[in-house]
Amino acid sequence: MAYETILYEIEGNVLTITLNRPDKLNAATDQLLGELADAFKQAQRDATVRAVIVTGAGRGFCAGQDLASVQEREGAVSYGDHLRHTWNLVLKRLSEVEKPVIAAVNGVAAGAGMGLVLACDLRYASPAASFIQAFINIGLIPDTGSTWTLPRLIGPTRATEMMLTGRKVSAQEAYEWGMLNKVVVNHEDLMPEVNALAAQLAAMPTKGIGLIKRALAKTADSTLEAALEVEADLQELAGRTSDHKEGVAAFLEKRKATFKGV
Ligand code: LHQ
Repeated sequence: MAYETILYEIEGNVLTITLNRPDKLNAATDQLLGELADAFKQAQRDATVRAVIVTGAGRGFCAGQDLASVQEREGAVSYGDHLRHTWNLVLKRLSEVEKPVIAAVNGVAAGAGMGLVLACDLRYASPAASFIQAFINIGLIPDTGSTWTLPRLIGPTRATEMMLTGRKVSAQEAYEWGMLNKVVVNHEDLMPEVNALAAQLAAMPTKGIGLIKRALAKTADSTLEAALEVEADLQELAGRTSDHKEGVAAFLEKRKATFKGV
């Protein structure tokens, strides 16, 4: 699939996906969402990809759904069907990437654009980034899994306030609330820091990272008893990887391990 509204760039073992409608703060059209869903599918399929960065071109990360494209449609629009066929597919494909996915939040992330940030495994932000649960400002409810992810990340008190007021939250506030892993000091530091982190993660046991993600997803709402069973099942798989054998051998031989991601 040739992409027109996103950039798909691989360097070493790191894939960078850049939302690329900078004039509209990377607001997402159907085309962009189709391309993004396809990009996450490719990211999972391509064994050379061992870490993924998601960022935005220009001064925004993503302003959510492109409201002009929704408005332009002829006849009644079923928002439920729209979500099922576009954003929900993106979120599903993203959740199926068993490799680290890092959001590099370069600017405003609003509405479903913020939902996309929340769905990533790690979240780094520029001091120029901001976060808006913009849905209620146009009479809608949070989607893209935000009702599930946001209270888990920042707690129900803050999540409910963001959702009901639609107020803009700064990167620093979001960091203090636990929504972000880091706010870099200067805007220009964002991509170098995220690239370094992605390269570090891409050299780690990729299968193990994928299994950690699977374990966290499976145990998010489980009992301790069920979590213990999930861990036993997945440790079985981790224990059979070449990277596990290499890690143990390197430890015993007192040398640095070379992980191949398998
Ligand atoms: C935009 C957008 C945008 C189009 C900026 N669309 N052009 C699910 C189900 C079905 C339908 C609806 O949606 C959803 C999920 C959702 O995501 S709902 C939430 C949708 N997003 C929003 O409501 C956010 C709307 N945008 C804003 O509130 C502001 O643009 C923010 C606060 C993000 C940024 O403000 P500023 O920094 O002042 O920038 P700006 O407003 O001047 O925007 C720059 C340009 O981007 C401008 O275009 P123009 O041609 O006039 O220069 C905006 O129209 C365009 N843009 N967001 N979502």
